[in-house]
Parts: sequence; C-alpha cells; structure tokens
Amino acid sequence: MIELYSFPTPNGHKVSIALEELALDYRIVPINIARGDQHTPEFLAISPNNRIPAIVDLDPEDGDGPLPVFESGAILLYLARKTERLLPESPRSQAEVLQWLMWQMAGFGPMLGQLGHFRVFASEKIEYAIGRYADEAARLYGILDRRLSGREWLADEYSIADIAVAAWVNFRGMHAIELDDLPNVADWFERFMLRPAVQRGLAAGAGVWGDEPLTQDERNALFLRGRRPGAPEVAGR
Ligand SMILES: N[C@@H](CCC(=O)N[C@@H](CS)C(=O)NCC(=O)O)C(=O)O
Repeated sequence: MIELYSFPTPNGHKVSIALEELALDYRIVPINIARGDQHTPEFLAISPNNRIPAIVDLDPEDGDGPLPVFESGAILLYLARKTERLLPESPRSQAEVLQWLMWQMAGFGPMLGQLGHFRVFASEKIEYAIGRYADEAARLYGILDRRLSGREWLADEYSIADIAVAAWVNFRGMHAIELDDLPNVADWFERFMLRPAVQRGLAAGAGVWGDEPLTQDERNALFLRGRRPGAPEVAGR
C-alpha cells in the first residue's frame, strides 16, 4: 500500500496517473495547499520542501519500515523502479527517459509554474515577468513539438517522462498555450489522454479535496508565506 499525499495539480496528477498505470494499491491523503496543510509538522516530516506530492510506501522492498519520498520526479523513478515498468532497462533507452524527465522537472514545470503565477495569481500584472515566462513557455513547447515529430512517445516507449510532461500540458489553459500550431504535441497529448489509467489518475480523489473558493487570507497564506511583511496581496483566479 502506498499513501499519496497530494492535491489535484500538475505535479500531483503525475503521481496518481503513475500509480494507476502501475496498478499499485494506494490511498490518497489530501493535502489542501490552499488551506496550508503543506506546512503542518506531520506533512513536513514526509515532505521537507512543503510541497505536494509526496508518498509513503508502507511496504517497501527492504522491509525496513515505511519509506517516504518527496519530489514528483523522484517519486516517478521510485515507482518505476519498484515495479520495473515505465522505465526501460537498456542504458540508451533509459537515458532518453531520464533526459526528458529532467527537462520537465528543471525547465518545463518550473517555467510554466511561474507563467501561471504571474498570469493568473499575481495581483500586480507585471508585463516583463509575464512576457519572460511566456517566451520561455513558447520556446519549451517548440522543443517538445520538435522532439515528438515522427514519434509516438518522448522516448522509445511510453514512460514516466510522458506522464511528467503531459500532466503539465493538461493545464495549458492557465498558460494561454494553444496546441493548434503544435501538431505533434497535440497528437501525442491526445494519445496520452486516451489511456484509461490516465483518466483514472486525473479523476483520482475526486470529491476529497474540498473546492470552496479561497478567501483572500487563504490565497495570501498559499503564495506569500515566508515572504516579507506588507507584500502585495495575491489575486484570485
Ligand atoms: N519540484 C516539486 C514541485 C512541487 C510543487 O511545486 N508543488 C506545488 C503544487 S503543484 C505545491 O505543493 N505548492 C504549495 C505551495 O506553494 O505552498 C515536484 O515536482 O514535486
């Protein structure tokens, strides 16, 4: 049994999709990041970076007690290794998967995250910041489209790299990205969404998160915690 500490965001979806693809037994522990659950001492003991997702494997191979893992890329690798699936064995194919997984973790995800923040959540609409991250997003989507030209999946076969990247493409509305001029991304994403495990992973936990609109205090708690006193408030969606 795996405990998944999560919230329905791109990084959270990566792990619920992988758990469904790998047919692992899991249960969701909702961490409502709008209510500050990510800052409780119990959660920090599992995820010291106070971010979702995190897992605890209650039944690890070494039999040495519950095994916590945070960082979505590390979790995907852990689950793939545990099951020997979604990560090819040959060094060449595995290197392909790892490159695209790292590309997502270090570039695609963080840049889109910042773009979403400055476009949607920031109370000051700072043109320079929105422009900078929109340009980066366009550059990264261009790279993704070129990579997928003539390919079914990012590496030789469907893998954790596809899950990591597609979970962010699924939130492209927040980043004002259209797939009309990215035909290879559009076809690949359609293939991804047709997978039953992907649909189950996206729907996992429906109803447990709580969907009341955030109050201004909650928005500020989410985005401004740890920042200087008097920092500007954060706009709603
Ligand atoms: N690099 C981390 C990023 C995780 C992350 O940014 N999680 C967001 C939700 S997608 C979060 O927990 N935010 C809570 C907060 O900002 O306090 C990963 O991939 O796991």
